[in-house]
Amino acid sequence: MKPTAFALALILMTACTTKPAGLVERLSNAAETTPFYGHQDDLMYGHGWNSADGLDKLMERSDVKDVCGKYPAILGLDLGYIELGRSCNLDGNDFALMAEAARQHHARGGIITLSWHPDNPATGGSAWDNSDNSVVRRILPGGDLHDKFRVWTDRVCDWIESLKDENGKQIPVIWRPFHEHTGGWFWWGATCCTPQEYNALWHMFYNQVVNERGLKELVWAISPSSSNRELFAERYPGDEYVDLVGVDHYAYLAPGQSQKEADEAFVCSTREVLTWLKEFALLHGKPYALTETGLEGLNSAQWWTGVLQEAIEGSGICYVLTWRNSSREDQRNHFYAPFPGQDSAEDFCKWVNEGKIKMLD
Ligand code: BMA
Repeated sequence: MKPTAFALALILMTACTTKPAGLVERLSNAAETTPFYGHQDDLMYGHGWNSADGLDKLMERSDVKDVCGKYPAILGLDLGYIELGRSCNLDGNDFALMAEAARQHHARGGIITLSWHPDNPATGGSAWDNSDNSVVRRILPGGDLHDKFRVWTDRVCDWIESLKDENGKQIPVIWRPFHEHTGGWFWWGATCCTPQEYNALWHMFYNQVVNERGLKELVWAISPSSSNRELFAERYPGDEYVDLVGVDHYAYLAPGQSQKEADEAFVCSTREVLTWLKEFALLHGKPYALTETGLEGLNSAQWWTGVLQEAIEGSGICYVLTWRNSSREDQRNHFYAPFPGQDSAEDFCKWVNEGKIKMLD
């Protein structure tokens, strides 16, 4: 019998490295059956509530669970500001609570994915400070920011290393650093460094995390923004440094467009993006995912069964993750998953109940 690309990928991964084979296998199985659903910061806060306010310290609340009775299978968390030695991340999450959320989610059988929006080490600006195009070069060996970035990387590693299960075993995670790098908005993006510099940054970082710090329970995920497949092919660190490929692709309502037109455009563009991602993934023997997506404000009542499902149907992705539901009063429309009473809540339940997407059982 001819082995599938995923089975081959799995054999290769387990043969050459100490990759978390169990997690890779779960992802590959999902790709062949039903993709997992993920939600960023799901247990940390939601529309109008925050676990840091005290009542939710057990990390039991979730907008998604409040809507459909089930937790997302994948919990996304972001390590931005860990590099600065701060106690809270860039969205105000306490790092100790984040670690608790990750442990609880893992104990419930869930999967964790981590991203990182580090500040710009050259300017002191945010991850979105793309004003300096020497920053990646200066982080690389020999550069004046190299030592500083090594300290930042160690802080990342310390936090990841603290994720242990009740038996003291390291919790495996999907690790997605330096994301959306084919876009121009982050300091590691395409307008700030050459492909060689980007790939060298990844190699250097990988080497410190895996070989020096010994963190082996990581599924290394790379996820360009949707814009350009050619850019992605050249900004790809190589198969031995990557375990999963993804793409970050969002729905937008362009000025003058109706929601219906925007929905149709999203279905079309997502199919197109996932087609090239699949080709790339199969060529490189990697599982693939829609690593970030969503419609901000969910102003489309059938968005889950009518739009997102249409967009990903038959694509072979192993998971789809929608972005966060801000708890802040001044970000009332910044949400990408439903909460009770939200217009698309009923459709979300339908999506789940029809078995189109895999939640935590
Ligand atoms: C962005 C927005 C920001 C947030 C950042 C990192 O897409 O949600 O408000 O700070 O992600 O989580």
